Amino acid sequence: MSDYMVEFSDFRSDTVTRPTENMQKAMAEAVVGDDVLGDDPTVQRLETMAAEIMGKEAGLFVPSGTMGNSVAIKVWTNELEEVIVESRAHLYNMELTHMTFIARVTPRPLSSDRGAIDPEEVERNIRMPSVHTPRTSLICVENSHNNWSGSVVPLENLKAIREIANKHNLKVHFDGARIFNASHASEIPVKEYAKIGDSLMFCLSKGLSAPVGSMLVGPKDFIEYGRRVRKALGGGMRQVGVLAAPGIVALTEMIDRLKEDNDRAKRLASAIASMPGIRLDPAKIETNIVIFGFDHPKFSILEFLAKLKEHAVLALATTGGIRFVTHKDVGDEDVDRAINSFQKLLS
Ligand code: TLP
Repeated sequence: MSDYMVEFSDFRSDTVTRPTENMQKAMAEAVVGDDVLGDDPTVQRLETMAAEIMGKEAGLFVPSGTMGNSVAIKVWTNELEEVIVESRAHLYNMELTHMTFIARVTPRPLSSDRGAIDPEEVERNIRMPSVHTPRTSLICVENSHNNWSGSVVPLENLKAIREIANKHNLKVHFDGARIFNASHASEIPVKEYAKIGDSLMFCLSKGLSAPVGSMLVGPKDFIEYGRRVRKALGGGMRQVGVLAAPGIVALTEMIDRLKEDNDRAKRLASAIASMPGIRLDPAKIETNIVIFGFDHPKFSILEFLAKLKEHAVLALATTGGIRFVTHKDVGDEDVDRAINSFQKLLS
């Protein structure tokens, strides 16, 4: 371990998780082949496994969640079309406009209650056929919802949106980057959530701790075309079983422990919520992301983050405040260190 790893309590993201020993062993021992030519048995195992876990026909290993979302949107849409998204959605705000850059479609962002868009609002925003307007072809949903502080979007809301999609013959893509965190919090199996989407993307490289990669799952023909889009985006990888192998470990060994991350986030939120300058309702923290407003007479957000860093605590500024994310590599002692630093700095 480097000094960097030992010193800091790193709450910037669950993307910072390092591979477990079993993952490293799996990487070293992976049986590989040229995956672009369809020869990598480890990738194939991972893709089958991901599809089975989500109850879908097929899976595709992609280098990142961003690529998973951009492939899905490209496959489900055509030019001159529009996509309904929640206004704080990751794929609309934090993936560099791939909707317009790659799929060449326009987003139609709708406001929501902590990630849950009113289904009637969705229906009202589906375009009437007209020569003047783009055709609505896709609805995107996200759960847990990153920019709503890891909120769990209620299944009933998602089901209502699915029904509207069916009624209007639209596809639904599900950004499930942290779907397992949501599933633990709600005690709803991931397969139930996955039924909402024609396709679903989830990440191996966040709380599940694999070093790289995400999975896109959906119908067989969607994945076949998606494989071509992935290649066009430069995401065809060769002996990539070395990266799929830790993904398999992630899916077999790392799902259950995400509960701990959700619990630690709640503990952190409860401890800091009433401190001076912090705007946070701890009852709203459901999974592993804590976003709070910060308005303190002594520090700006960036000054406070710099001070925290002096206390060996790392976090990120985000729209609307400061974000802490719990994960495998921050334990109870890191949460204690963060709480103590807040106490020292803010009181
Ligand atoms: N989120 C990252 C950063 O982009 C902010 C993070 O640290 O939380 N969907 C959701 C809901 C995500 O939170 C992310 C990553 C992605 C998609 C994209 O995944 P990657 O980073 O693998 O492209």
